[in-house]
Amino acid sequence: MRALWFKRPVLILGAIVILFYLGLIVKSGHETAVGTVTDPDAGRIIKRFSDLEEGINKLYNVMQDFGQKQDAMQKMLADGKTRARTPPENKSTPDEKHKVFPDSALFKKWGDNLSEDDQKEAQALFEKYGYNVFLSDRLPLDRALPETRDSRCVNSVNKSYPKDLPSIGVVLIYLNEALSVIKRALRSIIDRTPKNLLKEIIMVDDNSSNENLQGDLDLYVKSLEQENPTISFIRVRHSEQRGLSYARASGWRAATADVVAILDAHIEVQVMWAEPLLTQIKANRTVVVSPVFDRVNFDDLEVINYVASAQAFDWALWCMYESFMPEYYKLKDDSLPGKSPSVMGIFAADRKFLGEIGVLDEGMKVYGGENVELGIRVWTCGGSVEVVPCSRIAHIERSHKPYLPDLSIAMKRNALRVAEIWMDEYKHNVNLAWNLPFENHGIDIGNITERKHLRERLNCKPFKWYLENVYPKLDSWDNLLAYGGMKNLDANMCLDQGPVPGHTPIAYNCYYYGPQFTYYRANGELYIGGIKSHKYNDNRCLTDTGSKETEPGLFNCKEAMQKGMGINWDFTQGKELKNKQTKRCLEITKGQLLIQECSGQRWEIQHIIKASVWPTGS
Ligand SMILES: *[C@@H]1O[C@H](CO)[C@@H](O)[C@H](O)[C@H]1NC(C)=O
Ligand SMILES: *[C@@H]1O[C@H](CO)[C@@H](O)[C@H](O)[C@H]1NC(C)=O
Ligand SMILES: *[C@@H]1O[C@H](CO)[C@@H](O)[C@H](O)[C@H]1NC(C)=O
Ligand SMILES: *[C@@H]1O[C@H](CO)[C@@H](O)[C@H](O)[C@H]1NC(C)=O
Ligand SMILES: *[C@@H]1O[C@H](CO)[C@@H](O)[C@H](O)[C@H]1NC(C)=O
Ligand SMILES: *[C@@H]1O[C@H](CO)[C@@H](O)[C@H](O)[C@H]1NC(C)=O
Ligand SMILES: [Mn+2]
Repeated sequence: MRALWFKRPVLILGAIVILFYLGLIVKSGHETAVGTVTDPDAGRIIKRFSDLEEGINKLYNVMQDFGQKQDAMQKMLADGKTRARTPPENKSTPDEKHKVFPDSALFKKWGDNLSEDDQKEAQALFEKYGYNVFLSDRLPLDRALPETRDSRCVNSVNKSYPKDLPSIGVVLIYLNEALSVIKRALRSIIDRTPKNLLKEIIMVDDNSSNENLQGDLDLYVKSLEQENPTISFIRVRHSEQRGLSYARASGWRAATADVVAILDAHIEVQVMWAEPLLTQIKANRTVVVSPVFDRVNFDDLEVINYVASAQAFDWALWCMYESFMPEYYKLKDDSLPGKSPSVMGIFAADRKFLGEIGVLDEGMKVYGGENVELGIRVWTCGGSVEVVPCSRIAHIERSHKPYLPDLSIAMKRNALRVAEIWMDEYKHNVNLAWNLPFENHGIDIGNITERKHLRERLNCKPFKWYLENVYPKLDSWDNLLAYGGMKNLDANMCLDQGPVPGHTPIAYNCYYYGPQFTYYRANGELYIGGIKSHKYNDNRCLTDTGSKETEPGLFNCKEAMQKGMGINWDFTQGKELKNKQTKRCLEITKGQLLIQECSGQRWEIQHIIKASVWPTGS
């Protein structure tokens, strides 16, 4: 049993997985959006997410009213988790032995009939790009996409769009994207955007090294220019890699149309993608809109319908999907735009309005945080963000990102930058989410003078307003007293969440990673193994389960409370940890974590949040 625990820190560190180039991230580790369990490997998380989407779709179609939809969303998250943990089926077809890469994600369900040479070629391309370039190269550039829109979007009786819509400029950002994928994006935009609306296509190359993104792409763009004399094709090339924010902003600078749509290059737009977005912006120039991204599988490139959801984030500023606010579902019309706390990297906005509010924070590095920054800025500085279900863009979800081994470094730095500029007294929550010290995180976030001035000049509302009015689902964590590893000073061991799934915390040698992170709240709750960013996710509370039991428990707080278990603890730094209800203490005897009569064992928690609000003890 013990040997198992030894490897955990490494697994947790390895468990951060990115699903979208620009946005959707499912993070695992001490805080996860979809459950309480830590996932040790990337593949399972990706599988979990695809299960999860299928789950959403199935449930969504049968559910009618809002309440059920909310429950369904929760259930589907839980189900996705459970199913993701079941090992893949043992397919022992005769073809199996011809698989050159039996462990490659590319060949899990695709490529059974390929020759060995083709498999090798496909695998090499897959490793380089993170999606199936071999197949992309063989599919028509103008392939048809399945209809994924609500029938009310399609039927002009139910919805019609004004004739005099603003013009649109499309910005495509790319870095070492496959040529056929970019071509298909261009083809779809040209074929599926009304000619009278599409003013320009701006292609921003963030210093790709692929040779065919120069000569071959140039030739293709030339042919498009000849075919489409009314559209301007603008090329922007960076002589060094500048990261997402800068790349998007340089696309914006090159634009002249009324509205800019900033897209990834691994997309195909659906018919009538632009009209619903432009209609919203025409009605109110301060709204920033996002289409719904249908998923294109990285292996077979099939398009999977995505349910429209809000684009949200946690306190580490990883992006995630979430249900809309309850009012949305009361309207019972899935074709209506829904308010969203943030965007996920693909959005459209009035070009001038975006400029007035500061486009994007170009002090961001590489990747991460920029979407959340935009969301908070738009909302607090006078605009709003909406997801528009009638606008659909099919987007390839890569299996892996080819160009950067660990995005979490840039992500953390950018998140702290957003916190410092925008989050006022809540900025410390970002430190907490990244398990950094409460006050001085010691990470260089760059020069924020200009962005601070922007916030003042625009007279933006406080972050507290945003939390209360736009994103009340985010738990403000305002009654936390202490966090970090919790060490028993007498036994010299730490509190650890123990086997997962499971309900028994253990004593273990201190290593201070996810499974040993604890959070102590002013109401006496003590969480082990993580804290949830969202109010709809329950934390796991240390519990005294009953008078005879000597093993402590670790249960969802609400469940434990309903069962009358003791989940509130008295604790003062360097003193005993005593259950308020049973007056028994958490102690360690012979390496065993036990609930017993208090003998005065002392505990110490890593970070204290505010000495001034620290209780005087019992
Ligand atoms: C699964 O496959 C492995 C090797 O391919 C084989 O040894 C094993 O017996 C199979 N298991 C089942 C349940 O078929
Ligand atoms: C492989 O199978 C797919 C469908 O399963 C088919 O479309 C394709 O033509 C086949 N390729 C070869 C080389 O047989
Ligand atoms: C669309 O409009 C038609 C005609 O008014 C109506 O019969 C139909 O129920 C509407 N469809 C939806 C999904 O509202
Ligand atoms: C990428 O950067 C290198 C050196 O910084 C430069 O020589 C090269 O021209 C750049 N490539 C593009 C496509 O701009
Ligand atoms: C546009 O949206 C903003 C932000 O939601 C709102 O304050 C404003 O009143 C709206 N303007 C119009 C003309 O509807
Ligand atoms: C930060 O930027 C501001 C204005 O952009 C500049 O005046 C200031 O000198 C910069 N600070 C540092 C430390 O570079
Ligand atoms: Mn992407």
